[in-house]
Amino acid sequence: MINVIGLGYIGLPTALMMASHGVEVVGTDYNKELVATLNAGHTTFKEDGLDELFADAVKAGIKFTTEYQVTDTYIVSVPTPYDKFSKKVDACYVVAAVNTIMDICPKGTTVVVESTVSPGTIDKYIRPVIEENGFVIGKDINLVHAPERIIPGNMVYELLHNNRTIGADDKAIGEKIKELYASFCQGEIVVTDIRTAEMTKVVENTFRAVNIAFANELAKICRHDNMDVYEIIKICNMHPRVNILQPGPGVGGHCISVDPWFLVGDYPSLAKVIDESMKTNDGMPDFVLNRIYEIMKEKELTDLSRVGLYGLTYKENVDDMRESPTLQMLESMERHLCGNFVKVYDPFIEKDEVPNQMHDLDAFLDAVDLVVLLVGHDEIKQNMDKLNGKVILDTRHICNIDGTYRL
Ligand code: SAJ
Repeated sequence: MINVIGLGYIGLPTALMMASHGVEVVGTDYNKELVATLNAGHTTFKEDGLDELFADAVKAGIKFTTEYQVTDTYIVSVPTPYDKFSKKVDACYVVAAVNTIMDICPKGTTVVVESTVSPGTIDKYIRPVIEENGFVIGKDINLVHAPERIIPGNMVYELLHNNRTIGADDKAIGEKIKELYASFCQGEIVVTDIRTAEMTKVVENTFRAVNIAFANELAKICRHDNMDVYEIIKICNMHPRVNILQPGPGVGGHCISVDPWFLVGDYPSLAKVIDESMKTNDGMPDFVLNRIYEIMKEKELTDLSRVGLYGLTYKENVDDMRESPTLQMLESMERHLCGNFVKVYDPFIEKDEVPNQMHDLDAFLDAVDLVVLLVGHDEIKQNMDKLNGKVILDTRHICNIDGTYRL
């Protein structure tokens, strides 16, 4: 039996996927409410295909509980936040989970860490926990790192099809865990050592962060001299060896906006490009705010309460607000004592999360003169004609109404 620890955005789909492919799975989370929701037959977030996968897994016998199970294989999928000041990974949740596992597991157990950690975290924080519990790593307990790669918005598909990395001290154990993931994963699974697996995960997200930062910097250069950044990127990307991502209002989510900081935190004198890239991305919400003020001035709009921010989530068609550029903008506005005025709307966020949040697209549009498109949800793409007559600032390049302002 596999005990998956942590039933969040990664742990839950992974547990469901294994269960629906014939593996006996128990999912454990310390959040009682979350476990109760799952046991009542509901998923805890929206994702294409997740409800169907959930139904299959329940039919196959998956169990959800707040208790750790006594078994010989654990998959740890708990959050790894970063310390905002030191920029280093905060491994406290992984350490706590492994500690609890050590209290109950038999000798011969394999602990698979799925959570993203910076290179060296397992050596520095996880091995000591196991040793302090009196176990010998490699003899009593086997350690594996199997970082995930699935993208929110297309998780179920990517879980099935992406290639994966398994890092293990012992090749044979690595191969055994590879077999477990191969129960559902149709991609290639590479077995390597733990440090390499840790590094590849962080490097993949850092590559994307740096590429987005490059696009954001281009957007600023093009704004300065009135060039069309989207046309320029489109043409550049027709070169066979150029692939620039898209500029935007900032980088949110819990991966691309977080993981690269681990490298800056651990290698401050070496990770220069990464550091600058992260600062560039983090500066985008303020860049958008300045655009709003410029446009208001140009259009002689003076009433901030008639400015509407469309989109609260960190990207399109997900219900996840973590580190979202809109939240960063609202925070910045609050510091300037004007955060409570603008109207905000997002079809994916049903609960009131910020001041002046509205829950109906038409009412929201009626209440504002300037609409700032911060997230390209399908909803707004399908209702673009409703923006006719509004002043529009489009930070996602989704609107082609004449006169639309861009980044
Ligand atoms: N963004 C841009 N411009 C772009 C692409 C994205 O501004 O051209 C912004 C998005 O709007 C969003 C942020 O970047 O705010 C991050 O979104 P994303 O879609 O790029 O990535 P995530 O954070 O949802 O998922 C990433 C993925 N990593 C890579 O593609 C290398 C995913 O595969 C990982 O599994 C995930 O991080 C993770 O969990 O680490």
